[in-house]
Amino acid sequence: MKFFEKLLEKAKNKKIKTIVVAAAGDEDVILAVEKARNVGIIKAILVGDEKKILEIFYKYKILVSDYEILDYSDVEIASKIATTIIHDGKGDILMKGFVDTSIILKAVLSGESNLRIEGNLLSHVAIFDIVNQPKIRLVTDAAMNIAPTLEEKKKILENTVQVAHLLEIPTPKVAVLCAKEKVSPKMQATIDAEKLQKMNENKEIENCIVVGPIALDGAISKESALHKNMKGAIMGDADILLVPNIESGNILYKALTYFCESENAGLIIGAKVPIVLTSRSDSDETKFNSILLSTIF
Ligand code: COD
Repeated sequence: MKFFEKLLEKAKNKKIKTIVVAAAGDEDVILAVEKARNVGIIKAILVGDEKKILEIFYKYKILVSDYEILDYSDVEIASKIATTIIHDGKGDILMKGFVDTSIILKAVLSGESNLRIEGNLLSHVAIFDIVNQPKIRLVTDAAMNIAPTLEEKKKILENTVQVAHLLEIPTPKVAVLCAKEKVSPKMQATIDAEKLQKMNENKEIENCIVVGPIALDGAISKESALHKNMKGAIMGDADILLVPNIESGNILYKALTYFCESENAGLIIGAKVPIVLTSRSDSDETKFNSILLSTIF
């Protein structure tokens, strides 16, 4: 059984959750939400341009009575309203609709109805199930933290390890990705990677195995690791790929999406609730997979 099929079975065994969609007037978003509602894992509150939402409902013969719709056509206001609904305890999952990532994240981070938890860093995790790869790979952070410091990388790593545990990977192997395996004083990413590995060895980062600096080939390909005479715990078998910054993460995410045959999901974690956050160009299938993932919390 494929990873996301198994995740669906898992989601079906949980209680039905309420998802609140910010800027819901988009076909792929509504189709993903309707599919999740049809398989019995969520009910939904749609915040967005009601006219657009109803046009999509009409086109796909979706019943209005199955939904609560709140008419806010301005995407910033819709993001604020959706966040407030969650803050007030009337929803379990927030979902980004057709709105710029930074707009919804600003709503999540700011104002009285922010969804932050004191001391936590919010970060993005993407899960890829790639054809011909022996296991799923978790990519982090491809969408939220722009140029994380060492301390932020530690928190991103720990957030992602928690997701791996929820996915029943008890001791995930974390590859701290860089351009090479040796520390170079000219490459900050390699210095941070070595420090993260040391923190893991000193038990400041626990319940996982951290290796860095390491390049992508040795992290995901055993042949490459052997060819490069690499030693250590990963040897192509990484579960988590921690990227040095948002650009490398975004390029890896898009490369996996467009160059490979893969299925994926994306979430912001570390907030009061999971936040379904995919690219606006991602398919309804990716958005549905992301809803599935959000229900396991
Ligand atoms: N976790 C917790 N708190 C945070 C985080 C975080 N990841 N980031 C910022 N904060 C807190 C800060 O400590 C501060 O108290 C407050 O939020 C505001 O911080 P700023 O001024 O840095 O926040 P913003 O609103 O200017 O920027 C936050 C964004 C998440 C919007 C910004 O980092 C961003 O634009 N990220 C990239 C989003 C994006 O465009 N992705 C594209 C790929 S899909």
